[in-house]
Amino acid sequence: MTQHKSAAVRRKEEVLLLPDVIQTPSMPPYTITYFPVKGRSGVIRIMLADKGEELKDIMVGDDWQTGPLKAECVFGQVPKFEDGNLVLFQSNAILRHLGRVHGAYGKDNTEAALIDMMNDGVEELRSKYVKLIYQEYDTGKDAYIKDLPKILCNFEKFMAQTNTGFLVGDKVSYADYNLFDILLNHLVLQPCCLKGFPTLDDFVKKMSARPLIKAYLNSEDYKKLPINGNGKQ
Ligand code: GTB
Repeated sequence: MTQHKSAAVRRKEEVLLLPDVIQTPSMPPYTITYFPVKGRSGVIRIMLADKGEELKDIMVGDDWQTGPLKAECVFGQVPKFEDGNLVLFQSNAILRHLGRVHGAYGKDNTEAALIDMMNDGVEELRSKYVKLIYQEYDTGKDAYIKDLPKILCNFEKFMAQTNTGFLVGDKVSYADYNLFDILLNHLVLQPCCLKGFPTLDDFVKKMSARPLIKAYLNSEDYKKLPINGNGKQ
Protein backbone atom coordinates (compact mmCIF):
# COMPACT_ATOMS: atom_id res chain seq x y z
CA MET A 1 0.00 0.00 0.00
CA THR A 2 1.28 3.51 -0.79
CA GLN A 3 2.32 5.31 2.37
CA HIS A 4 1.24 8.96 2.34
CA LYS A 5 3.11 11.30 4.64
CA SER A 6 1.07 13.29 7.11
CA ALA A 7 1.44 17.03 7.37
CA ALA A 8 3.07 16.44 10.77
CA VAL A 9 5.66 14.06 9.24
CA ARG A 10 6.27 16.43 6.32
CA ARG A 11 6.67 19.38 8.68
CA LYS A 12 9.25 17.45 10.71
CA GLU A 13 11.18 16.68 7.54
CA GLU A 14 10.94 20.29 6.34
CA VAL A 15 12.18 21.61 9.66
CA LEU A 16 15.17 19.29 9.47
CA LEU A 17 16.07 20.96 6.17
CA LEU A 18 15.92 24.50 7.58
CA PRO A 19 19.06 26.31 8.78
CA ASP A 20 19.32 26.47 12.57
CA VAL A 21 18.38 30.14 12.84
CA ILE A 22 14.90 29.75 11.43
CA GLN A 23 14.02 26.41 12.98
CA THR A 24 11.00 26.74 15.22
CA PRO A 25 11.16 24.72 18.43
CA SER A 26 7.49 23.71 18.44
CA MET A 27 5.82 22.36 15.33
CA PRO A 28 2.06 22.52 14.99
CA PRO A 29 0.69 19.10 15.92
CA TYR A 30 -2.37 17.30 14.75
CA THR A 31 -5.47 18.93 16.22
CA ILE A 32 -8.62 17.32 17.58
CA THR A 33 -11.80 19.18 18.46
CA TYR A 34 -14.00 17.20 20.81
CA PHE A 35 -15.83 17.13 24.14
CA PRO A 36 -13.63 16.72 27.24
CA VAL A 37 -14.15 12.94 27.31
CA LYS A 38 -12.32 9.95 25.86
CA GLY A 39 -15.33 8.75 23.85
CA ARG A 40 -14.50 8.56 20.16
CA SER A 41 -11.25 10.45 20.68
CA GLY A 42 -9.78 7.76 22.97
CA VAL A 43 -8.41 5.51 20.26
CA ILE A 44 -7.00 8.45 18.28
CA ARG A 45 -5.15 9.62 21.39
CA ILE A 46 -3.77 6.13 22.06
CA MET A 47 -2.67 5.59 18.47
CA LEU A 48 -0.91 8.96 18.23
CA ALA A 49 0.75 8.42 21.63
CA ASP A 50 2.14 5.10 20.35
CA LYS A 51 3.40 6.83 17.21
CA GLY A 52 5.11 9.53 19.28
CA GLU A 53 2.94 12.24 17.74
CA GLU A 54 1.67 15.38 19.44
CA LEU A 55 -2.04 16.13 19.51
CA LYS A 56 -3.39 19.60 20.13
CA ASP A 57 -6.75 19.65 21.90
CA ILE A 58 -9.64 22.00 21.31
CA MET A 59 -12.28 21.09 23.89
CA VAL A 60 -15.87 22.00 23.18
CA GLY A 61 -18.59 22.57 25.75
CA ASP A 62 -22.31 21.81 25.72
CA ASP A 63 -22.91 25.22 24.12
CA TRP A 64 -21.19 24.09 20.89
CA GLN A 65 -24.57 23.67 19.18
CA THR A 66 -25.08 27.43 19.16
CA GLY A 67 -21.61 28.40 17.87
CA PRO A 68 -20.19 28.14 14.33
CA LEU A 69 -18.59 24.69 14.85
CA LYS A 70 -21.79 22.64 14.58
CA ALA A 71 -22.53 23.97 11.07
CA GLU A 72 -18.94 23.34 10.03
CA CYS A 73 -19.13 19.65 11.00
CA VAL A 74 -19.94 17.69 7.83
CA PHE A 75 -22.26 15.31 9.71
CA GLY A 76 -23.11 17.71 12.54
CA GLN A 77 -20.91 15.81 15.01
CA VAL A 78 -17.42 15.78 16.48
CA PRO A 79 -14.61 14.65 16.59
CA LYS A 80 -13.13 17.05 14.09
CA PHE A 81 -9.54 16.20 13.20
CA GLU A 82 -7.01 18.42 11.45
CA ASP A 83 -3.82 17.27 9.77
CA GLY A 84 -2.49 20.49 8.28
CA ASN A 85 -5.06 21.63 5.74
CA LEU A 86 -6.88 18.30 5.79
CA VAL A 87 -10.01 18.45 7.93
CA LEU A 88 -11.70 15.14 8.72
CA PHE A 89 -14.88 14.04 10.46
CA GLN A 90 -15.96 10.46 11.24
CA SER A 91 -13.67 8.77 13.76
CA ASN A 92 -13.10 5.65 11.64
CA ALA A 93 -12.06 7.73 8.61
CA ILE A 94 -9.62 9.53 10.91
CA LEU A 95 -8.23 6.18 12.05
CA ARG A 96 -7.83 4.94 8.49
CA HIS A 97 -6.04 8.15 7.55
CA LEU A 98 -3.64 7.71 10.47
CA GLY A 99 -3.26 4.04 9.55
CA ARG A 100 -2.15 4.98 6.02
CA VAL A 101 0.15 7.76 7.19
CA HIS A 102 1.78 5.84 10.01
CA GLY A 103 2.12 2.39 8.45
CA ALA A 104 -0.67 0.79 10.47
CA TYR A 105 -2.84 -0.44 7.59
CA GLY A 106 -1.29 -3.82 6.71
CA LYS A 107 1.46 -4.76 4.30
CA ASP A 108 -0.78 -5.20 1.23
CA ASN A 109 -4.38 -4.93 0.02
CA THR A 110 -5.32 -8.31 1.47
CA GLU A 111 -4.24 -7.30 4.97
CA ALA A 112 -5.85 -3.86 4.53
CA ALA A 113 -9.18 -5.49 3.63
CA LEU A 114 -9.04 -7.77 6.68
CA ILE A 115 -8.07 -4.84 8.92
CA ASP A 116 -11.10 -2.90 7.62
CA MET A 117 -13.31 -5.93 8.27
CA MET A 118 -12.13 -6.27 11.86
CA ASN A 119 -12.47 -2.52 12.42
CA ASP A 120 -16.09 -2.70 11.24
CA GLY A 121 -16.56 -5.39 13.90
CA VAL A 122 -15.08 -3.05 16.51
CA GLU A 123 -17.41 -0.28 15.33
CA GLU A 124 -20.42 -2.58 15.80
CA LEU A 125 -19.33 -3.30 19.35
CA ARG A 126 -18.67 0.42 20.01
CA SER A 127 -22.11 1.37 18.72
CA LYS A 128 -23.75 -1.16 21.06
CA TYR A 129 -21.63 0.16 23.92
CA VAL A 130 -22.58 3.78 23.20
CA LYS A 131 -26.27 2.83 23.06
CA LEU A 132 -25.97 1.10 26.43
CA ILE A 133 -24.14 4.01 28.05
CA TYR A 134 -26.31 6.82 26.70
CA GLN A 135 -29.74 5.19 26.36
CA GLU A 136 -30.23 2.14 28.53
CA TYR A 137 -27.52 1.85 31.17
CA ASP A 138 -29.88 1.24 34.09
CA THR A 139 -32.25 -1.10 32.30
CA GLY A 140 -29.91 -2.85 29.85
CA LYS A 141 -26.57 -3.41 31.57
CA ASP A 142 -27.24 -6.96 32.78
CA ALA A 143 -28.41 -8.15 29.36
CA TYR A 144 -25.48 -6.39 27.70
CA ILE A 145 -22.93 -8.12 29.93
CA LYS A 146 -24.65 -11.46 29.39
CA ASP A 147 -24.43 -11.00 25.62
CA LEU A 148 -20.87 -9.65 25.56
CA PRO A 149 -18.98 -13.01 25.47
CA LYS A 150 -20.64 -13.89 22.14
CA ILE A 151 -19.14 -10.76 20.60
CA LEU A 152 -15.74 -11.04 22.29
CA CYS A 153 -15.52 -14.66 21.14
CA ASN A 154 -15.43 -13.50 17.50
CA PHE A 155 -12.38 -11.31 18.14
CA GLU A 156 -10.75 -14.00 20.29
CA LYS A 157 -11.07 -16.66 17.59
CA PHE A 158 -9.86 -14.39 14.82
CA MET A 159 -6.83 -13.13 16.72
CA ALA A 160 -5.94 -16.61 18.01
CA GLN A 161 -5.93 -17.86 14.45
CA THR A 162 -3.68 -14.97 13.30
CA ASN A 163 -1.39 -16.02 16.15
CA THR A 164 0.86 -12.93 16.12
CA GLY A 165 -0.70 -10.97 18.98
CA PHE A 166 -2.43 -8.67 16.48
CA LEU A 167 -5.70 -8.90 14.57
CA VAL A 168 -4.09 -9.06 11.13
CA GLY A 169 -0.48 -9.68 10.06
CA ASP A 170 2.46 -9.25 12.37
CA LYS A 171 2.29 -5.50 12.96
CA VAL A 172 -0.05 -3.31 14.96
CA SER A 173 -2.83 -1.82 12.81
CA TYR A 174 -5.36 0.95 13.33
CA ALA A 175 -7.97 -1.73 14.07
CA ASP A 176 -5.78 -3.10 16.89
CA TYR A 177 -5.74 0.34 18.53
CA ASN A 178 -9.50 0.56 18.15
CA LEU A 179 -10.05 -2.89 19.64
CA PHE A 180 -7.66 -2.07 22.49
CA ASP A 181 -9.52 1.16 23.30
CA ILE A 182 -12.97 -0.44 23.34
CA LEU A 183 -11.68 -3.38 25.42
CA LEU A 184 -10.33 -0.89 27.99
CA ASN A 185 -13.83 0.61 28.19
CA HIS A 186 -15.32 -2.85 28.68
CA LEU A 187 -12.81 -3.70 31.40
CA VAL A 188 -14.19 -0.71 33.29
CA LEU A 189 -17.78 -1.77 32.59
CA GLN A 190 -17.11 -5.37 33.62
CA PRO A 191 -13.60 -5.96 35.04
CA CYS A 192 -13.71 -9.74 34.52
CA CYS A 193 -15.00 -9.57 30.94
CA LEU A 194 -11.83 -11.06 29.41
CA LYS A 195 -11.89 -14.13 31.64
CA GLY A 196 -12.09 -17.03 29.23
CA PHE A 197 -10.51 -15.00 26.40
CA PRO A 198 -6.76 -15.61 26.82
CA THR A 199 -5.75 -14.14 23.47
CA LEU A 200 -7.62 -10.88 24.09
CA ASP A 201 -6.38 -10.73 27.67
CA ASP A 202 -2.80 -11.12 26.47
CA PHE A 203 -3.42 -8.54 23.72
CA VAL A 204 -4.58 -5.92 26.23
CA LYS A 205 -1.58 -6.63 28.48
CA LYS A 206 0.89 -6.35 25.59
CA MET A 207 -0.69 -3.19 24.14
CA SER A 208 -0.72 -1.62 27.63
CA ALA A 209 2.98 -2.46 27.99
CA ARG A 210 4.10 -0.78 24.75
CA PRO A 211 6.35 1.95 26.20
CA LEU A 212 4.62 4.99 24.70
CA ILE A 213 1.14 3.61 25.42
CA LYS A 214 2.17 2.74 28.96
CA ALA A 215 3.45 6.28 29.51
CA TYR A 216 0.25 7.73 28.04
CA LEU A 217 -2.05 5.52 30.15
CA ASN A 218 -0.15 6.68 33.24
CA SER A 219 -0.35 10.36 32.29
CA GLU A 220 -2.66 13.02 33.71
CA ASP A 221 -3.79 13.73 30.12
CA TYR A 222 -5.27 10.23 29.99
CA LYS A 223 -6.55 10.04 33.55
CA LYS A 224 -8.26 13.43 33.57
CA LEU A 225 -10.71 12.54 30.77
CA PRO A 226 -13.81 10.53 31.71
CA ILE A 227 -14.73 7.78 29.25
CA ASN A 228 -18.19 9.17 28.57
CA GLY A 229 -20.03 12.43 28.89
CA ASN A 230 -22.86 11.34 31.20
CA GLY A 231 -20.88 9.95 34.14
CA LYS A 232 -21.69 6.34 33.22
CA GLN A 233 -18.96 3.85 32.46
N1 GTB B 1 -19.95 8.39 13.35
C1 GTB B 1 -19.39 9.50 14.08
C2 GTB B 1 -17.90 9.26 14.33
O1 GTB B 1 -17.49 8.09 14.37
O2 GTB B 1 -17.13 10.24 14.46
C3 GTB B 1 -20.16 9.66 15.39
C4 GTB B 1 -19.71 10.89 16.13
C5 GTB B 1 -20.53 11.13 17.37
O3 GTB B 1 -21.35 10.28 17.79
N2 GTB B 1 -20.29 12.28 17.96
C6 GTB B 1 -21.02 12.67 19.16
C7 GTB B 1 -21.54 14.10 18.99
O4 GTB B 1 -20.95 14.89 18.30
C8 GTB B 1 -20.07 12.66 20.34
S1 GTB B 1 -19.32 11.09 20.58
N3 GTB B 1 -22.62 14.40 19.71
C9 GTB B 1 -23.17 15.72 19.72
C10 GTB B 1 -24.29 15.90 18.74
O5 GTB B 1 -24.65 14.95 18.02
O6 GTB B 1 -24.83 17.02 18.71
C11 GTB B 1 -20.36 10.24 21.74
C12 GTB B 1 -19.60 9.04 22.20
C13 GTB B 1 -19.22 8.90 23.52
C14 GTB B 1 -18.50 7.77 23.91
C15 GTB B 1 -18.12 6.83 22.98
N4 GTB B 1 -17.36 5.68 23.39
O7 GTB B 1 -17.01 5.58 24.59
O8 GTB B 1 -17.02 4.84 22.59
C16 GTB B 1 -18.47 6.99 21.66
C17 GTB B 1 -19.23 8.09 21.27
